[in-house]
Amino acid sequence: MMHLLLMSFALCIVCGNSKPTELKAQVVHDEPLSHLQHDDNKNYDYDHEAFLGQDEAKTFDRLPPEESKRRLAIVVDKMDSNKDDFISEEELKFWIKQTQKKHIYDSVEHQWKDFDTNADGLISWEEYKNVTYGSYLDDPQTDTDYNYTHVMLRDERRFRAADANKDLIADKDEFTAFLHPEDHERMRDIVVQETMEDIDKNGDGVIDLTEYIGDMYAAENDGDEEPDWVETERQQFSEFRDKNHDGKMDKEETLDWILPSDYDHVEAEAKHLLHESDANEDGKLTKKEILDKFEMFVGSQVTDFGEALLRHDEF
Ligand SMILES: *[C@@H]1O[C@H](CO)[C@@H](O)[C@H](O)[C@H]1NC(C)=O
Ligand SMILES: *[C@@H]1O[C@H](CO)[C@@H](O)[C@H](O)[C@H]1NC(C)=O
Ligand SMILES: [Ca+2]
Ligand SMILES: [Ca+2]
Repeated sequence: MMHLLLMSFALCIVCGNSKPTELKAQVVHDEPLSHLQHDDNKNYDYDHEAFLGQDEAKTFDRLPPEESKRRLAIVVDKMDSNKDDFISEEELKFWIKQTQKKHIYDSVEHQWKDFDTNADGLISWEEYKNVTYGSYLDDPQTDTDYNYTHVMLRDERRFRAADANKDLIADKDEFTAFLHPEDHERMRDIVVQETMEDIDKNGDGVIDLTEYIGDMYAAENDGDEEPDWVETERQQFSEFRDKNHDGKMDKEETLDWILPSDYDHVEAEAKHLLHESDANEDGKLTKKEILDKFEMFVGSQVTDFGEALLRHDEF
């Protein structure tokens, strides 16, 4: 997902309004800050998720604007860790980072009980395999489109990579690395390998231009006119992805594409939010500056449908 986000973000800068519309399912199971595309010309959903996390973003979406603003003001107080009544870029970054961590933590907690079938506080590969593939293993169907054996082997390979002490049993940290490999140094190789296997259709171990474009765009009908962003992506491939200009992306080049060492999503989002709301351009935000742009930070529901919800949560 990350390369998709990077791409659409880059496109927004380049073309102002074009957005990818015919993307196929992406391969890297990566949610840098949100699984949504970042296109502020369309909506602020990406910013909402980066700032609040997925669940909170949904809650705010159902609140009347005044209530959204009231809650945002509470968030601003929480963010202001040095209590100087300004929100700095650092405080924004810290907040977004925490939101991201909480999302990953919640996602692991949420799935934990399903897989730890003997409730011993650990998830063995056996447990994971039985829960995920049990019904298939009991009754293997040969005529499905989906090659379960293949997917299972791939899961096992990833599980083994995440399993730091090599006992084929995952504790919380190991299971987190399994579900969210992009945040873990020891998982980099496997992330690149999975990405390459998905995109490298002819199996020659590298990604050529056709495969690269094929991963993002497929004409629905023959003769469909290609959207402009596809050509932009071709140029991206030749100019930036294929660094040594041999016409294909090898492992190193792929790694730099999906997990670029010089691109920090958290920092980029913090700078973006700051830039868009810093009315007096002093490089820091007052509560008023943030509330004036509340629609970018958080969602709200323009009808009063959300009123019913107010009684039901912790704010
Ligand atoms: C997994 O399923 C197999 C076959 O049903 C069973 O023999 C085994 O005990 C199960 N293992 C665990 C850890 O649940
Ligand atoms: C399914 O995947 C396995 C492992 O990659 C492979 O050995 C097998 O040939 C595949 N089966 C089909 C029907 O493609
Ligand atoms: Ca267990
Ligand atoms: Ca290839």
